[in-house]
Amino acid sequence: MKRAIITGITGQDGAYLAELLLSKGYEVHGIKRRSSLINTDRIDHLYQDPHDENVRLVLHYGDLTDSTNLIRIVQQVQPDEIYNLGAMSHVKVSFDTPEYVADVDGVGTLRILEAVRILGLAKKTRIYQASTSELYGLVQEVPQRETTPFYPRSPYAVAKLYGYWITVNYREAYGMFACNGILFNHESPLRGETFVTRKITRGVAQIVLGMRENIALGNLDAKRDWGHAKDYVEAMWRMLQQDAPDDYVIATGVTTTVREFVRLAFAELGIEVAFTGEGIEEKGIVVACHHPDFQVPTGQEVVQVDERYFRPTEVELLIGDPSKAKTQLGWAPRYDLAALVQEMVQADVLLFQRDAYLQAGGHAVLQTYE
Ligand code: NDP
Ligand code: GDR
Repeated sequence: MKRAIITGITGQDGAYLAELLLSKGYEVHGIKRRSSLINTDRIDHLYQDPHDENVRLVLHYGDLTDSTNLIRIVQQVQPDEIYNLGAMSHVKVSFDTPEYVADVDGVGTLRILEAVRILGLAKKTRIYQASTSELYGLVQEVPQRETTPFYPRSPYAVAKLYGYWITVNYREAYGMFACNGILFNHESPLRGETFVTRKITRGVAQIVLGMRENIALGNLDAKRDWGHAKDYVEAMWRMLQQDAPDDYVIATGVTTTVREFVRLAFAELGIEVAFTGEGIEEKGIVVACHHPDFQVPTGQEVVQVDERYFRPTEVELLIGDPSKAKTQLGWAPRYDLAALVQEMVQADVLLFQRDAYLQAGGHAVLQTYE
């Protein structure tokens, strides 16, 4: 039985990857931070009683800022594969906590590589590093591929640049099987609530259920290449099953503006939204509502622009060329944008129907700072 360690198992990708590896018969060890509230919501459906001797999902407390625990866990597990997904992954927040991000997303990667090396596992343990399309930053070439020069535009991206190169360096210096997956944005119903797609699908669900009037967003012109996280974790696994380590772009090859994502999300529930005005004055307004159950009045301003969501330096355009992954990994996305939007909107409607029911019964529901 293969053993894998996943850092960041409580995150979006960690949850899908744990599910995938368990389905393939792996013993999965997840590294989880201690938090004052339980934060395993995304993997609770995979829970296995730790007292059961055949348990195949084991959680360890740990943190990427603490090499002592990483070394201990790697020594104990002797993993065949490590997927380093743990990170402070929010680009805007990285401008507020730049030093912490450098420590976790940059030096954290080094700590994993060093743990494997000093424990003498360099030839046994294969490593996946969660690199990102944010490395491309300021547009140098379109579409972006493995050979496109990097130009990071946030403390997050700069920290990930270190993670990328230290992974390449350990591969070259010590012959380690270490791969960078340069993944473009990928989303799902498990996406963190403050990333733009989920913020939109949650907002749409709340608006149709009469729980709020509008959503405030930042740069509506930004273009992203959005795929589904379920497809992308499959690519991570495939990278570690190859004969030789390498770096791969994982993307759909299609790019869409934030504005268009908003339009598609409302359209999923039969609501037509048109945009008027420019810059900070731009608004999204309902022009028709065709849904039999949800009545959102024509003329309601459902989207506003708030400059608090602008970034000091922005990444305006991302579109990836996944040809290498298609040829060498046999990987192709199964979801297109329409299927992704549909799944996310429908999941959030269900979620907020539950909240609306609880609210009607006098119960407090959780609020999210977006
Ligand atoms: P999430 O933000 O959903 O999950 C991040 C995970 O990292 C969580 O489990 C989080 O724990 C954990 N984590 C945060 N800080 C630490 C720390 N100091 N020590 C240990 N663990 C920590 O991210 P995603 O699942 O979306 O992304 C996974 C990885 O892929 C990240 O590295 C991200 O930067 C990268 N990536 C993501 C892309 C995307 O579009 N989703 C695209 C390209 C790269 P907790 O639950 O306690 O917060
Ligand atoms: P990104 O994702 O920065 O690409 O990083 P995010 O969804 O946060 O932003 C995408 C684009 O939307 C614009 N935007 C807004 N973003 C947020 N969060 N909130 C808003 O209200 C809003 N309005 C407009 C942003 O300016 C941006 O242009 C994600 C993360 O998962 C990273 O960890 C990962 O590396 C990259 O994707 C690839």
